[in-house]
Amino acid sequence: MNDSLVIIPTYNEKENIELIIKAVFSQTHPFDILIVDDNSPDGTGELVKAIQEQITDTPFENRLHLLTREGKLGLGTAYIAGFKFGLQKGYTYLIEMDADFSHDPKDLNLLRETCAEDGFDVSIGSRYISGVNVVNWPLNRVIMSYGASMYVRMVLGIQLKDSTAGFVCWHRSVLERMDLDKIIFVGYAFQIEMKYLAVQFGFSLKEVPIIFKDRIRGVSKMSISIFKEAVLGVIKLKFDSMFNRLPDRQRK
Ligand SMILES: Nc1nc2c(ncn2[C@@H]2O[C@H](COP(=O)(O)OP(=O)(O)O)[C@@H](O)[C@H]2O)c(=O)[nH]1
Ligand SMILES: [Mg+2]
Repeated sequence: MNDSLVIIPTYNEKENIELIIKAVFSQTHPFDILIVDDNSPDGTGELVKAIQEQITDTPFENRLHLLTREGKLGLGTAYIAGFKFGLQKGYTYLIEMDADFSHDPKDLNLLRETCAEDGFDVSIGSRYISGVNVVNWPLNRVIMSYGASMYVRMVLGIQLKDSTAGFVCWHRSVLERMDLDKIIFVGYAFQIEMKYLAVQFGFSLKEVPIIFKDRIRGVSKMSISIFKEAVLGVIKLKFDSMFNRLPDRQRK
C-alpha cells in the first residue's frame, strides 16, 4: 500500500472530478485518493464510481476510494470522516486538497516531502508567505482570507501566515493525538482549529509557498455562515485553551 492518501471533499464537482483524479494519479509519487462526497445532486459520486470501474485491472485499481455521506454536512466533518478512514487503513501521510484546482496537484509532492524528508509533522500550502499569492479571487475574498489569518495571529498568537489554508499534509501521529470526535467546526474555523491544536500539542508545522487560483469550473460553496463561524470560533478556541478544554487524547 502507498504511504500517502489525498482526501478530497466534494459537493457538486461534476465538472472537476475526473480531471482532479487524473491529475493526482499523474504525480511522480504514488498518491492514493479518497473522495468524500455528500451525495452531490449533480452526480459527482456516480462519476467516481464509474472511474473506479474503469481502473479495475489497471495499476490504479484500489487506489481510488469513495465515502458517500447522506447530505451536505460541511467540509470539516468530511475531512474528519476522511482522516478516520485513512488512519484505519494505515496511511502515514494524510493530505487535504480541494477538488476545484485552486490547489495545484503538482504541489502535492512538495507538501509530502516537507513531512517525509524534512521531518515536519504538518506542512501547509501557504498563500501568504511572501505577499499574496492568490490568482483571480475577488478582492473581498482576498481581504476576508488574509484578514482571517491576521485575526488568528492576534487572538490565538500562532505565527502562521495562512491559518485558513485548506491544502495541508498531516503525519498520522498528529491526527492520532487529537480527539477527532470533539472537533466541532465545519468551515474555515475547522482549518484554524486543526492547526491550532497541532501547535498547542507541540508538533512542528511548516508553511511552504503555493499559488492559489480561483476555480474556473463549478460554483464555490463559501457562505456568510462559514465566515461567521470562523470569527466566533477563534474566540471559543481561545477560551477552550485557557480552560484546558482542547480535544486532546493525552489530556489527564
Ligand atoms: N463533502 C463536502 N465537500 C464540501 C462541502 N463544502 C465544500 N466542499 C468541498 O470543499 C472544497 C472547497 O470548497 P469551495 O467551494 O471550493 O470553497 P472556496 O474555495 O473557499 O470557495 C471543494 O472541493 C468543495 O466541493 C460540504 O459540505 N461537504
Ligand atoms: Mg475553491
